Amino acid sequence: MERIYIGMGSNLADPAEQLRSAVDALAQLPQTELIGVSGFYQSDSLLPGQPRYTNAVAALDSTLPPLELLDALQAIENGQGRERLERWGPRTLDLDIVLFGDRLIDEPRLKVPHYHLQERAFVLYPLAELAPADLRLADGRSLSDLLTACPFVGLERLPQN
Ligand code: ROI
Repeated sequence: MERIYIGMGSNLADPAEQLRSAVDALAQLPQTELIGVSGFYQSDSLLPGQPRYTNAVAALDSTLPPLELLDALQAIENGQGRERLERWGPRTLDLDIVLFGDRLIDEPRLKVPHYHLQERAFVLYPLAELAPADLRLADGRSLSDLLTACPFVGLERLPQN
């Protein structure tokens, strides 16, 4: 059993509702228990010309192997109408494995910890709601150091999920 953190994002078709549906789908995954969900946060897209995103993080305990979990997450994305028209394009649902226990994973389909974690306040701050304060990533970085280096700028925490 490993503690896994999933980054969730949406900027199409009622983003908050997309995230709520994704949480329900995560709770149904085999060999998996949903441990918690952060608050929902809105922010501008990192790429101009897209609608604002709603992002959150979910914590899971699972015995699924990483690539099986990745397949399951992609099935959830596709089930919620994700169309892969352009890389970095607007999407109904994006599910990323941010952390997987204390594993370092470097495979063509999956890099963990997620490559852009340190520069994405919309992942770090929701993650910090769920993770232990002294969390260290498999590569030795501490979550609190990443938070210090990534200010809470442009994030708006919604009053409820
Ligand atoms: N911007 C925000 N705020 N949230 C996202 O989840 C997100 N995802 C992306 C890009 C287009 C990089 N910008 C984002 O893929």
